Amino acid sequence: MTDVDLDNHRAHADVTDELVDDVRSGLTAERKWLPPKWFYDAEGSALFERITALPEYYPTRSEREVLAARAADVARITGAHTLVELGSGSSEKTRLLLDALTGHGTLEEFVPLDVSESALAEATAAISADYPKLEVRGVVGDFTQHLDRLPGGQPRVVAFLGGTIGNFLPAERAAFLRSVREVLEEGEWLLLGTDLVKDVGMLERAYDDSAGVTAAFNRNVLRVINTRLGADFDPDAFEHVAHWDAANEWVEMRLRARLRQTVEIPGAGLTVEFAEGEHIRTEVSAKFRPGGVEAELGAAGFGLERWWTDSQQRFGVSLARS
Ligand code: AVJ
Repeated sequence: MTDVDLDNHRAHADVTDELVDDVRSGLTAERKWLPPKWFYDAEGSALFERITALPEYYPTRSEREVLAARAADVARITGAHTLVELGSGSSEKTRLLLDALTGHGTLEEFVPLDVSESALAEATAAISADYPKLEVRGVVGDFTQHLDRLPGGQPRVVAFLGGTIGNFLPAERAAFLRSVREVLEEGEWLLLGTDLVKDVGMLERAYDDSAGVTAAFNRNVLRVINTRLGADFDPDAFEHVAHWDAANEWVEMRLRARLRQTVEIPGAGLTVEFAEGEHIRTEVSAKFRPGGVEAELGAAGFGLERWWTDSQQRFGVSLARS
């Protein structure tokens, strides 16, 4: 593997403190919840990669179709010098953008940012090897905290793909879009992927696949808490649930206690009781309508320059200007 130089904003001790805070607030709440970013240790990032290849999980393929068709437009319209990718993971689809932008002749830097050091190290090494003229500067960071430290010459395109923006609650989403707008200068760009509202069956199957990979991904958060905080969760004592919330227009992932149980979490100084059937909300994945995306971008100070979807209108990609 090529040697990689990552800029790490997530020291182990700080990350553990953050997990302690999240576990304390989430698991002592009246309705228990955990933030989805804790899925993504090395194991969880690998499970997510497997999800993207599942027959039921259409978003990755639909977004790839859009990027394949429109990457050249992104290059021509933006003339980007730097591509920043938030929540980059494996950066697999990003290669479509890198090909178009390097082909166009303007791109010099690629700045992938992810909470998962393992996923980022792999992606950074592979991309550096395949794009030898590109300056690749991986940042281990949390896109809700480390946006101010983004390097890169202007103009920049910030790509936030995969529909990850759907994992925020609506108020967090508005604050996040504002914070992206604030780090950009006028005339820089946001490329945003949003999964779209569609048939409920198709949505629920995408989050509850027949091979059980999404269930393993969901339970992985309990293993992360066991490892980091010395907890004694039995992941098999929790059932994976994917539920379409029609009022909020999001898929909600939950872990439902199969039986009454008590869990010790020494690293957080907590004992947590679960009633039979009680659940932890582990993720929301909001689905969007075209007009809604445009309105939210506008409220954050972006102008929608282009709106693209795949041929089956499952997934939308917005190119927005600061
Ligand atoms: C990578 C966050 C966009 O919400 O669809 C996949 C994560 N969760 N299956 C999504 C996920 C369950 C995914 N994102």
